[in-house]
Amino acid sequence: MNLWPQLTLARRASALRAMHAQRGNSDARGSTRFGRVNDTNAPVSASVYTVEGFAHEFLRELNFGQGVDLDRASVNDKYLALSRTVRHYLTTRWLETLRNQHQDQAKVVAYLSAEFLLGPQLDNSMLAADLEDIASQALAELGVSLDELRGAEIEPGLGNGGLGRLAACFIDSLATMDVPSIGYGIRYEYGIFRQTFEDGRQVERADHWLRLGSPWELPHPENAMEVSFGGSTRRMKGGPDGARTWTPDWHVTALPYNYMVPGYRNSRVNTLRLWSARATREFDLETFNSGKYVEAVRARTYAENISKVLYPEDSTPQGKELRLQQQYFFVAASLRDFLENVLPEDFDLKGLPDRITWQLNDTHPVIAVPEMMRLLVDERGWEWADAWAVCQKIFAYTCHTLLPEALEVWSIDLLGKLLPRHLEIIYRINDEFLEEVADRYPDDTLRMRRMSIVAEQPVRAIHMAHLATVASFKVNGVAELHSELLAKKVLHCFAQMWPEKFTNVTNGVTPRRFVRLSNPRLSDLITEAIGDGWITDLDRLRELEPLADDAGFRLRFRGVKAANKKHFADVLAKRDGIEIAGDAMVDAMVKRLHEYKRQSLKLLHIVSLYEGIKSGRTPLDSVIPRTFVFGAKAAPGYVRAKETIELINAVGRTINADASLQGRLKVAFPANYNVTLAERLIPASDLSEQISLAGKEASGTGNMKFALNGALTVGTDDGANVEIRKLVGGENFFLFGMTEPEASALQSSGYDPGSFYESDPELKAALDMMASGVFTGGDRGGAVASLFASLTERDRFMALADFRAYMDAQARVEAAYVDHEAWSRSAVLNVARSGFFSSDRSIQDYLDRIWGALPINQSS
Ligand code: NBG
Repeated sequence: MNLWPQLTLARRASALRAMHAQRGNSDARGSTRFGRVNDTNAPVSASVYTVEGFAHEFLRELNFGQGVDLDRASVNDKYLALSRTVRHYLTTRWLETLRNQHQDQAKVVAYLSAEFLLGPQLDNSMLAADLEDIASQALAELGVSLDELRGAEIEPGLGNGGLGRLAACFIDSLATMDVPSIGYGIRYEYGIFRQTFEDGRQVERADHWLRLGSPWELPHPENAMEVSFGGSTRRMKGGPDGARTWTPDWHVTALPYNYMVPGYRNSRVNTLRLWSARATREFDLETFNSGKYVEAVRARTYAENISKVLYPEDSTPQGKELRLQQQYFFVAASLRDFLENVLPEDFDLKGLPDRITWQLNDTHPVIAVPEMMRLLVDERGWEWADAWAVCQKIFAYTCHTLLPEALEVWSIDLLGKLLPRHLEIIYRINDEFLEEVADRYPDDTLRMRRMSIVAEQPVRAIHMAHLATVASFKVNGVAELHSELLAKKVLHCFAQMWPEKFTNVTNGVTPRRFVRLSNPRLSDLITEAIGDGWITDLDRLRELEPLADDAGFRLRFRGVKAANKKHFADVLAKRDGIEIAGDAMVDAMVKRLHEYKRQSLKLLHIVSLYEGIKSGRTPLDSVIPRTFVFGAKAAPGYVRAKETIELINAVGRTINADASLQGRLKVAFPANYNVTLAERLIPASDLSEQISLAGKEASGTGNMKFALNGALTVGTDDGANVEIRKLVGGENFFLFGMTEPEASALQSSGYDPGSFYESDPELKAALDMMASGVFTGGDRGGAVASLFASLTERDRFMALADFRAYMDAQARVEAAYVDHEAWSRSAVLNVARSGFFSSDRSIQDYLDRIWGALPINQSS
């Protein structure tokens, strides 16, 4: 390519800038958008919202940021330059937000989360900054393919699944709704592992997402914090009631990296601050000086391991020391960061409840409670009672599970070794709490044992959910059913004692990423019909309802789905070398692999269909062409989950290779399901599989994304499915299976999966077919035998009990699907009635029910 366009554009842009500078920065968009720009404050000029202006900034970044010219730039050079360019356009708003925040000293929500599963940043930032058109034109004029640069982005996989993705949706909504807030988390050097398949088995590879540069973050070493561990405590002479002196024996430095969290086309850019662990310099020096080079390096590695990897667990914690280190590491750094860097120096901490709510995203950050007590009592000399009174007003806890094994518990030994002072504080909190329980319920020792923060069995341990519940002023579940079960079962005694503490906030997803960005065709269709107000007011999708009865609209809606399928098929072909028919029904089950989610039930359905065809029971031409799409990572140590992956792949291989099916059934299991792939798959899907055993899935958020994009759900009465069905209407949702009370009753009456196996011939045939080894080259051992035994003998999540109902629901799906008009009517209604599932609504609920903070509208 010759240099001419680059030079002319650069010249034109610099002339433009000079002009704007002369006019005192009053270019039309810059001034209305950003308001007054004070000359003494950076940035001195807003980026210019023209194609030329953008091209100029891009070339500048390429030249001065990457040190290359356009001709010699690699795709990665261009991606980095583009990202930084886009970032510049948001910077003015960011600095303004920070400045206003500092001036206003408004109440802030701090979202403490060990995971933020952000997904790709480039498109979202361009969307927020309203740069899509300008950027694509500018790049086109420079002969650069925006799509190619998009393809170069490596998404930050700093989360496992729903919990981490929820945090990312929430910070998007907080910014869009103009709520002063800050996200605090960990900058893992390796995010969730990259999944590959070898012979159909999951193999984990390191996700070195930072290797090609990370244009979206800004390190702030000057705000580094020291975090301490270990050591011992002793009585503090002359200290206040309860104070002790902690002498830790090792330290690490927490280095913050700031990420922008732009609101959608408003004036707010909030901050996400992620901490990275470094060895402290003192530690190094000492060791170096004593000539122990190898030890010094080892010490450094030990310290830096803290933020090295994200624990690849979902729902079940791994009782690992490193994990507790991670939790305390980011929480301690965040609390101090807020007290020292956000609050003014002379701030009276008694006023803390008016300045902040720490939202605890599950139990991972709950160690913040004793840390805050330590800061107030030991470091600031407060009386215990005063400190506790403040603590009880600043924390709120969101629980994300119902599985008992997923409730975090730390052994006393470990906690005492790593955080001896915190353990003492927890003991005292517990003592006082149990006194309160005893006052309320005299002589009820059973209740006291049940509620104690210190569990005695099987080893003495700290029950983090109990600590969180005792300390927080509000506790919420993440869907109506979940919140109800929390209060009725998991935290029953607590809800009896403090009913007003318990509330519900049903999860939501951001419509910016999960409709507007990921489904541009549907977005255009909606916008054409009802305007674009829905992007920030998703309830307005209701206005689409009448269009469900408009044949012309439905035709266009089907056109959108067909085009999305074609696009998804292209993505799969390119990304995974998987060929799928462009027009078959897309039936998707994407989520972490977990027994309670019941991928095995889905597998039984597929095997049963296949068995029906092979045995002649089902005529081939009666089979609706379907592509079953799976996306699922299994925790590396979760053997049964990995076996399920192996079997899905084995079944898929056999079915896909069986020419006698004439391509009617197809199983696609692309490896390494992530946010990027979700954004391609969800808009292309017809059917959404949400088939967990009732009472096990806290909420689900994939279920919401599918419904919003016009897929119909086949689902149990579980989590947020309940609310989805209520809203979209039972006739537009394929409900099946036991309810939670039915499942509980069956469980307690002595569930026997064998009896279901014996009494349902289709179920038996499907299980026998799998057990016969036809899918595994004759191998009947290994994963085949293990899954067979687990399902027929124990079946902890009662897949066999729901099998018949599930098959019937699938028959209803098939009958409905052949009527294209009726199906697309239902699909349109799913979109129109899913506005409730915007994370903006969730955030509004948090504001109304928990935080009591009002958004500050800067732009008004
Ligand atoms: C998950 C639940 C999901 C829920 C997300 C977000 C954990 C511990 N919980 O059902 O399993 O949608 O949290 O709330 O990962």
